[in-house]
Amino acid sequence: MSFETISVVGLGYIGLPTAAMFASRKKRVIGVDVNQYAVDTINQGKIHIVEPDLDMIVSAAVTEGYLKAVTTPEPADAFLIAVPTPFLPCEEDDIPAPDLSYIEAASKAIAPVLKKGDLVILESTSPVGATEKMAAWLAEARSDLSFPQQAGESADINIAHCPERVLPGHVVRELVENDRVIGGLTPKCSQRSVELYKAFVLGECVITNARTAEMAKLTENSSRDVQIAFANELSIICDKLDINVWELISLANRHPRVNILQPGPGVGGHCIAVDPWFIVSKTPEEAQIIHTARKVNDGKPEWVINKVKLAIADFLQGNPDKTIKDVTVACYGLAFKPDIDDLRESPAMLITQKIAEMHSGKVLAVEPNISEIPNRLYNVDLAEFDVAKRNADIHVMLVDHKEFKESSIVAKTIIDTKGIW
Ligand code: SAJ
Repeated sequence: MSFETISVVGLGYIGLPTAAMFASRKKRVIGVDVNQYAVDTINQGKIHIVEPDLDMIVSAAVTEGYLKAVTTPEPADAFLIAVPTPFLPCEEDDIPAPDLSYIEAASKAIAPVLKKGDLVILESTSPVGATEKMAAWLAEARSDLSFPQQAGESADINIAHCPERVLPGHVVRELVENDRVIGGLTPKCSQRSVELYKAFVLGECVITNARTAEMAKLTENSSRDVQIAFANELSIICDKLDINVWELISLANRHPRVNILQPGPGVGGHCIAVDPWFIVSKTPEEAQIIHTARKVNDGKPEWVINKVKLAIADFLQGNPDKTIKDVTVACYGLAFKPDIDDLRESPAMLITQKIAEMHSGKVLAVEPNISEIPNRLYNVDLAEFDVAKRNADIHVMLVDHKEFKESSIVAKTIIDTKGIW
């Protein structure tokens, strides 16, 4: 059975570009989101998120009638669920647990419109076992239909997990070019999913089972987290031993089989700092390195803040005529990584906020990618680079935006977490 109508549930950073890609291949796409503002914006041919090139594709898809957004699911031949999977606040063991409530709500929302022959794909990054859970929620809601966990290959509904793996800022290109890992609950579920994605995916669609597909995505991001933790730990060790960590890493990376990543102020974003917890919470005894890496990366902002405290104390000792109120601290960069405007889960934001809370003098933030200081930084002034460079006593480099890499600062006190000055 071919896929004439495709429904994408969750029109965020992954769902909307995915919906737009299917629509650009002249499939009829129904996007579903609980956010009325997002739905209205998309139906006007506009987008509510920042992602290069996406606006053009959505605008064309809506104008040509291939994409529409709704708040209540409608019948379709395939459903892709791309809703958030955040984690719940820590319990006693301080290991955050995944929150599957959005997947559960999406499953219950599409269940009434499912029909024999439909395919349901979970795209959200999920802990191992989530696709089976989704299948159970769907089966519970629709006892008149059969599902793979009951009927295997002869089930009325096919179910698979196919994690998204695209890099924010490059979503449109990576959705088409990246290989996809496809894990069906049965081989037929996988085959049908490959058929669906082939509508726009040029990368290879590699088939596995659902649990392995879930773990593959978590493994990719945990691998990066562990590698960044190694770099961050090295930076702390080198600071103690008076060694330039960036020189050290570039020397070590001349070895043909060594490729150390870069240290920084910590790990931000919605993926790398979150996904490893899905492994740790499932297997806390076994996931030793993954857990430690999370702690090392989460501890880095505090280490930077302590460096700033020491620098302020040093500065006051060298300038006995000044009081702490006279000391201006400038933080360079607020985004979670270079050359984007995304401030969510950003260690640079956290560090700037904590500095502003503890420091009674002026705190400046330089962030070329935003025009307004976020509410959380109500006591911080958004400053131009040249103003901060001229007026601050302590300079804290937090994000290696291209504007910062192109210039330099000559000052006595620079805390450079990215090694660019
Ligand atoms: N970072 C470092 N040092 C480095 C590289 C990164 O400190 O050497 C920091 C960044 O500054 C940032 C964080 O790590 O704070 C994460 O940035 P990132 O560019 O590594 O990744 P994301 O979160 O933008 O996207 C990741 C990607 N995963 C991998 O590269 C394995 C992307 O492919 C995934 O689709 C995405 O997570 C996701 O949605 O899971």
